Amino acid sequence: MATDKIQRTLAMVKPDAINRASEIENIIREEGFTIVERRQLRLSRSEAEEFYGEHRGKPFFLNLIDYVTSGSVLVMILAGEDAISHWRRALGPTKVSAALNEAPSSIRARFGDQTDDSRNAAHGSDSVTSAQREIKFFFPDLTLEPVLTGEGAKEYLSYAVSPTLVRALTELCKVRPEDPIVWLADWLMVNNPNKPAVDE
Ligand code: FUP
Repeated sequence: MATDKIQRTLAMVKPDAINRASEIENIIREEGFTIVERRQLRLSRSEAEEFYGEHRGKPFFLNLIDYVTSGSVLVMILAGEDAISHWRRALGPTKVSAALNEAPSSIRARFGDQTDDSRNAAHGSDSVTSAQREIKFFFPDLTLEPVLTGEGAKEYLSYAVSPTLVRALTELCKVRPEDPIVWLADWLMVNNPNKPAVDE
């Protein structure tokens, strides 16, 4: 069933799972998300405190800040249908022990620290408002257009995508390249209508 709820969410691979980031990225792709942007960085204490501001004062706060500043993190903007709840489901419960019991194939069960409930390997925004705030936090200069759905998406495809694709596929049928996917990718790079014209 087609739904119209394409969302973006923020995913973070935390320091103790960073050496397994490529495995987590593979899961992300297998789950059908698009990785819109990615950035690896090390959070300062004040950045971590701001990011987790809602937990300030809670008993686990200092421990959490120590954890997320202990090494690099990988942050990604994921897009997809119901991306926020989909990514939370893929993560599993917050505590590693709960993840192991309730969702043993989840990311937190597989990549979290089995000896420390708090070291749960990865993060995901929990609402549309948090997703917007967290994406802005890590990608402040990124201008994201609103996600188009329904008629708006159809209209966009018909004026911005289809004309170029029709040209590309017509050409592809004439040329009949050995590897059509690679050929198409190269053709689109060369014939990208959004590429600024450069006089050389
Ligand atoms: P989640 O939304 O699943 O990331 O969970 P929270 O926002 O409630 O918590 C943020 C992080 O704080 C968790 F990833 C781990 C840590 N935490 C604890 O260490 N103990 C707790 O009881 C709750 C959270």
